Amino acid sequence: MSLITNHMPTAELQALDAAHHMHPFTTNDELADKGARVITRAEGVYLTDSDGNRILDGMAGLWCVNIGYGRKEMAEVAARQMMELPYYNTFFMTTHVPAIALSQEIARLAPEGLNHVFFAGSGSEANDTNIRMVRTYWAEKGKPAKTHIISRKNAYHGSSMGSGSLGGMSYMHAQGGMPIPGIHHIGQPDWWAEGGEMNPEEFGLARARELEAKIEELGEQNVAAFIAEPVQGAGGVIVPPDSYWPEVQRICDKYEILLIADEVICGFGRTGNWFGSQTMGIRPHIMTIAKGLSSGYQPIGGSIVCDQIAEVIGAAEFNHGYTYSGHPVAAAVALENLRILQEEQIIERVRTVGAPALKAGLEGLTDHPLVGGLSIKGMMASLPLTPDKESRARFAAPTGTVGLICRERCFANNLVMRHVGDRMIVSPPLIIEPEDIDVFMTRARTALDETYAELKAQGLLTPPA
Ligand code: PXG
Repeated sequence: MSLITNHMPTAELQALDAAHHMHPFTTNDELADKGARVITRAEGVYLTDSDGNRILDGMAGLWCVNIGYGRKEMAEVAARQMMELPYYNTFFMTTHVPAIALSQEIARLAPEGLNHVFFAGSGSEANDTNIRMVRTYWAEKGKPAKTHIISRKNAYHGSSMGSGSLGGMSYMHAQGGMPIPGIHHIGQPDWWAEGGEMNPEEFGLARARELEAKIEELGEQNVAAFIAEPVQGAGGVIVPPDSYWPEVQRICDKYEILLIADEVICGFGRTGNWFGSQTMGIRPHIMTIAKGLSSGYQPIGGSIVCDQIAEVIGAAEFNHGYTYSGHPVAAAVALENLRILQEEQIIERVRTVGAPALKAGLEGLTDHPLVGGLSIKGMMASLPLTPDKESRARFAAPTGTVGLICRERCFANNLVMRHVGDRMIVSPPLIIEPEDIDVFMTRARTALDETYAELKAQGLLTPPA
């Protein structure tokens, strides 16, 4: 085996990467031409690349490194667990201490009535579990026709066949035969992009009522569940108008539709509470978790399940599970992450320090000619870019062109800000300090100025004719 180290020249690492590594959600040929950025280490909220640049990670990896990088306790716990019991399964009438302890702790932290955890290796796997679990629940209750699941356009629930079908990303559905049958998508509560002349509250109600219309179209007796992110993440940090969630909750209650809150991004502090469902005032039957559960230090996800469903599922054999369901090392590391979040009062600090500072900083950017607004909840935010703030117009160039230019300018200024279409996304580690938020804003403004200059040079500063 050849030895590949952090000390190899960047170009050599990039060439090897291009030769053998297929990247997710990437045009690999294009990446091979450009060369991937090689990240070698990280500490706190800063990444280091193979050229020695120190990059502020405004995305917490992929919305997951909530406690920040470089926490040695996490590594120590992993090492200890690997020596004691690196693997054992939780099938066939066995269990182990990390899975016991983690499920108990999650149940303690979760809202009332959500006391059971089915573990998975990722958010996608957990959402696949959810599809089968809600359908099995209704079948066991003697209502086997209740199989249809309603989701939303522009939702993200994962990339496997099941979870990708739940998601509402049309460019994903265009490949590989998705969505699977029985999944339906209603409109999203994105007032900024789709609200037109309605005010946000009217629009929120209108979008919530699409759920009622869809249930009536499919027949209540055929609908198993509605799934949604409390605040859409990968769709562009879409914070729904205040009118939206109470109306959705009313509709789910009225028709006895199970509510699945996908907390993969919102969970574990991102919105300023343990769960986005608490922030948005909703009462789900199932919550999907991953990412912040372990702060990304280990791959682990799961479904937190209410007593009512667990009771029904528990009475039959549920023919479902993964080799790594409740993996002991991942579970031990997740438990340590939950200890750190609690002992260091990280979520309280999001509410009192982090989120207000982030909001103030980002509000400071809204005077920039390209920034059309600010969408923020806790420590997840997005800045929609527009050529015309007043009309919230799109650019004449295809959606995403400007976002991509801005993302490149951010990277060139040692800042990670991801784009979704022409929205810039902000989701830093929850432990980011106000000084680093200042660094963020300085770099972001420079990147926005450079983007503006480039758009001007390319003649892209106009709305479509
Ligand atoms: N649900 C939600 C709400 C997510 O954000 C998943 C499920 C799937 O989790 P796994 O662990 O299977 O990836 C996610 C994942 C992006 C991006 O570009 C977002 C995610 C994944 C990859 C990219 O914003 N979210």
